[in-house]
Amino acid sequence: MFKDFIKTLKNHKRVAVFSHIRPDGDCVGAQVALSKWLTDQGYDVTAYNDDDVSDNMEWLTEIVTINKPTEEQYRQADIVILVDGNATHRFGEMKEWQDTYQKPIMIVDHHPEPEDGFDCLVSVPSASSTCELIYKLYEETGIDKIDENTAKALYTGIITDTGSLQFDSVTPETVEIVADLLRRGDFKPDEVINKIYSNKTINQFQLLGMALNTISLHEDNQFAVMHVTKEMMSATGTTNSDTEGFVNYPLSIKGVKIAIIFKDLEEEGVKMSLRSRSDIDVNVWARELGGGGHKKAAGAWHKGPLKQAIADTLDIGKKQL
Ligand SMILES: [Mn+2]
Repeated sequence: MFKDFIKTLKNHKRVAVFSHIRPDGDCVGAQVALSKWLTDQGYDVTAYNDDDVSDNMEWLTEIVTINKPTEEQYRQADIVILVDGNATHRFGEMKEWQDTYQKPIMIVDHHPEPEDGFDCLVSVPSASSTCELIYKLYEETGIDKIDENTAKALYTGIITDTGSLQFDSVTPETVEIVADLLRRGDFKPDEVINKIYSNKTINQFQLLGMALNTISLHEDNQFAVMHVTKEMMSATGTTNSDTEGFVNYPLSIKGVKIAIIFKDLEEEGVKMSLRSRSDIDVNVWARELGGGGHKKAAGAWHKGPLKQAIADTLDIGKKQL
């Protein structure tokens, strides 16, 4: 799986590893584990992200520092690796720098239909997570190099990208990998889970309460829609990122096939996250709105206002039933 990747890396020294903007557990976990692997192999590695890593994942940045990139740093890199994203625009400012400097560039990712122009792609849409792919890199090149920190980083990505091993992207092999990580890292699940999940604020629950009150069902209860507004966020002292996981509540209503949360960010537009627990492909749905993602989880933006965003989105969905 990584033969071309390793070949493409050869003869380069300074490697820039990017995780996608608004970083999640999978991209940060993969970035940390990949950066450690590259360091072990003797490369001169720097990890980058335009955005801050959220508080619950800050411990991962103690393993490998994640820096905000500058154009000068980009210019000095010999080769660039993007993790957990299939298009350069998902990685912030580097897109423009890449247009200028045309660095050799590779991706390791599990999102379908990557854009053109990469020198090497490790693109496996059936993989549960990018961390599962990075595990395979270790497996192909020396599994014993997985130490406690690497195991915890990879574990974080697999757990967060699979809803704690609940999604249908999870295979017996995914679970075997998780078991192997627990063994190699010699840690208990709750050591990581507590850091990642048990860090909610009362404000988030107040926002969740408001959001739950907005749930409505459509198309014979097959679609569930939930929303939050900027007003709700300011009333509870929360931000957009505090809505993480909210969409799973309407998704768990009996009979619901698709759940969508709309976040009305006023002048920025309406951000939506779509989740499926059926054959309906929300990646196709989101693409019609100019977004994308996976079959079971995707996102898109609508210029608003909120009512129009909901109406337009439901119209697209009806065609997919
Ligand atoms: Mn991912």
